[in-house]
Amino acid sequence: MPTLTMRSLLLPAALSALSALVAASPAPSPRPDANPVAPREPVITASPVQYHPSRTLRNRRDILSSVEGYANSVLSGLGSGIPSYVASGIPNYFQGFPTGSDVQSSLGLDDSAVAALPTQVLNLDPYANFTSQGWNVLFHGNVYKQPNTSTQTLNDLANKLFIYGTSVGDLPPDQQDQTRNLTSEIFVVQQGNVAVAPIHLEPAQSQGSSGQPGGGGATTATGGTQDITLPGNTTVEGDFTAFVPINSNGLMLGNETSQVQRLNTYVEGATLGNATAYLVPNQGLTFISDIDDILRVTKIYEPEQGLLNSFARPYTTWENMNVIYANWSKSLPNAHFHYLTTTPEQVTRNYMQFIYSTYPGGSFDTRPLNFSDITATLSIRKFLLQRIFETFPQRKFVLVADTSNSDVMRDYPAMATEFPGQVQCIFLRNTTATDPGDKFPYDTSGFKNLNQNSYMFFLNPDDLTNLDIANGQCYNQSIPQNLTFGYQGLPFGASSTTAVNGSANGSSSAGVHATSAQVGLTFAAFVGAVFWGLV
Ligand SMILES: *[C@@H]1O[C@H](CO)[C@@H](O)[C@H](O)[C@H]1NC(C)=O
Ligand SMILES: *[C@@H]1O[C@H](CO)[C@@H](O)[C@H](O)[C@H]1NC(C)=O
Ligand SMILES: *[C@@H]1O[C@H](CO)[C@@H](O)[C@H](O)[C@H]1NC(C)=O
Ligand SMILES: *[C@@H]1O[C@H](CO)[C@@H](O)[C@H](O)[C@H]1NC(C)=O
Ligand SMILES: *[C@@H]1O[C@H](CO)[C@@H](O)[C@H](O)[C@H]1NC(C)=O
Ligand SMILES: *[C@@H]1O[C@H](CO)[C@@H](O)[C@H](O)[C@H]1NC(C)=O
Ligand SMILES: *[C@@H]1O[C@H](CO)[C@@H](O)[C@H](O)[C@H]1NC(C)=O
Ligand SMILES: *[C@@H]1O[C@H](CO)[C@@H](O)[C@H](O)[C@H]1NC(C)=O
Ligand SMILES: *[C@@H]1O[C@H](CO)[C@@H](O)[C@H](O)[C@H]1NC(C)=O
Ligand SMILES: *[C@@H]1O[C@H](CO)[C@@H](O)[C@H](O)[C@H]1NC(C)=O
Ligand SMILES: *[C@@H]1O[C@H](CO)[C@@H](O)[C@H](O)[C@H]1NC(C)=O
Ligand SMILES: CC(=O)N[C@H]1CO[C@H](CO)[C@@H](O)[C@@H]1O
Repeated sequence: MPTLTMRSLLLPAALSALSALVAASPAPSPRPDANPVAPREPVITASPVQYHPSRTLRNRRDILSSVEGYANSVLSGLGSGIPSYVASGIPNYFQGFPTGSDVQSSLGLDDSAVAALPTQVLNLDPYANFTSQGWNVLFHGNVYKQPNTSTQTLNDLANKLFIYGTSVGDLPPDQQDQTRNLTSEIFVVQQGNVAVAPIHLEPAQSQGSSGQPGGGGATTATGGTQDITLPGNTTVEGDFTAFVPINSNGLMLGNETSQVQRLNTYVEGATLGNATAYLVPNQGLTFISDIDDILRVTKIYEPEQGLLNSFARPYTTWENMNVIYANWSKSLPNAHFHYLTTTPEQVTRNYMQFIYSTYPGGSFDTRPLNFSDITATLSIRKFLLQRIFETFPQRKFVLVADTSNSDVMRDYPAMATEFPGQVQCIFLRNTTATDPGDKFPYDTSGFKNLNQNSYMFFLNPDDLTNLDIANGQCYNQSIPQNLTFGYQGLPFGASSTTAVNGSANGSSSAGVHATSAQVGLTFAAFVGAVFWGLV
């Protein structure tokens, strides 16, 4: 298995090619100590796509074209192979980010320089369920420090790591700015094994013209003011995740209201640590929505476009999808919105900023840092879906995404089987239909036993208008469905052996899955290797 070899090659060294890179840049910023006191150990999370700073980074242009070439050969050679980044729903350029000590040593910061930086907290907007002990809030996020990295260094890092076929200097000024912002979000020093500062809770203002629309909050919560201390310290990667019971202090009870109540959560001392907690009643409807290529234009299946759309260009709504969501949030005022993307935690702020200025307010899940090896990357969506379904056993869910992620294609219909009665609708944008640039196959076999009324493959947001979701009318009769219950969208119009009108038996279908998983792993190891210049 090449993965193991690759991993053992990658793990031993994690010193500082980036400090070499920084040192070689024309105008290095003044730094407190050009010779870091001691090189740090690499992060524990073993990953075939491990950040590997002791190697010279190649120009990303070459890297991406070799990745594309490999993807094409996998696709044409094997028919059913799926590149790992499509499988995981994470663009390949969003894999293998450096963490903690790698960043510290690459920027040449010693411990005292890091200690002097203010502590920041990424506080992902939480949801809460109601139990016999009261409201139970899932606090989750990351504690880190943001080095003061010079514009020149950020340009250098962005040029080497992210920009495809161009350099930062060639982008319009606002895109340069965004590229540097995103790069600086990735080059942060995560704080492992520290306590999270106390979190203050108070009622969020009722939604006004300036508030986040939707997702509850038509009225100001009736209570809930208090300070919370999270149990335990951050993980080695600086993450925290804990369900914490809070005092009701005048809040409505989750078994006696159908309204979502919103609380501001404010991490003491952290300028960026504000978020909204959504206290979600026991019963009702929750929309769980992916973001890339369904709420915003990403084009993860076209690496050059995907890269620019993620790092440089302003995030853009996909067609009029925001109008559809605005209608849902208005016409179903007690609905809860939850944004579940497998994009890595480091870039979450940009996603949240975009969502909260374009779509209804709601809670958020992204990929925690401990989910970075390949099997974990492929299982994160299921983990997050299971957690929210188990947290709200009496609620019903509407699942929204697009066909370009094979984890979605596998996990969404599986939820309908594993949590009977809880999946109200599955809406999947057929990405290939409107975007011929999407050449990646998708597997519709999971839908074989589902009722057509409960799901729809659609082409444009307007296809979702006038559906009676609350009563389970999720299929628009005017949108033809063409499911073969096997792989579709294969190159040259081929379909996989199981794709004969759902006639495949279980065992041959399992055979196809095994093949694609193997191809996915091999491919991912390859991506990791070329990314960091090993091949
Ligand atoms: C709601 O839950 C609380 C706490 O468990 C309980 O005291 C109350 O009776 C419940 N209300 C209803 C309507 O079941
Ligand atoms: C960051 O560094 C720049 C120069 O590189 C300096 O002008 C600025 O004051 C620094 N900011 C902080 C918060 O240290
Ligand atoms: C970059 O970050 C700064 C500071 O947070 C912010 O003021 C600016 O609007 C951001 N620019 C872009 C294009 O995101
Ligand atoms: C938790 O972190 C604090 C610093 O924030 C430290 O003083 C304490 O010893 C840590 N606790 C454990 C059990 O490591
Ligand atoms: C965060 O919330 C606190 C308390 O409501 C408020 O004082 C502060 O201005 C907020 N910070 C930001 C950046 O919104
Ligand atoms: C990551 O951490 C969470 C708790 O924060 C844990 O439940 C999960 O199993 C961990 N995942 C992996 C792949 O280690
Ligand atoms: C609330 O969420 C927790 C964590 O997922 C779960 O264990 C518990 O069963 C849920 N409680 C209720 C009453 O649904
Ligand atoms: C998706 O669209 C393509 C192109 O129009 C079409 O060939 C395919 O059958 C559609 N898939 C489904 C599941 O309807
Ligand atoms: C179905 O889709 C068409 C075309 O997008 C749209 O005009 C119509 O409103 C949708 N809804 C229903 C229930 O037909
Ligand atoms: C808005 O959403 C509601 C609830 O799903 C639905 O009944 C109504 O037809 C929708 N209106 C439009 C224009 O889509
Ligand atoms: C239906 O799907 C099959 C398999 O993906 C494809 O070959 C065929 O062109 C599709 N038909 C239409 C009308 O899109
Ligand atoms: C269930 C299903 O997808 N049936 C399709 C089988 O193939 C014929 C011809 O391609 C379609 O007309 C059916 O809709």
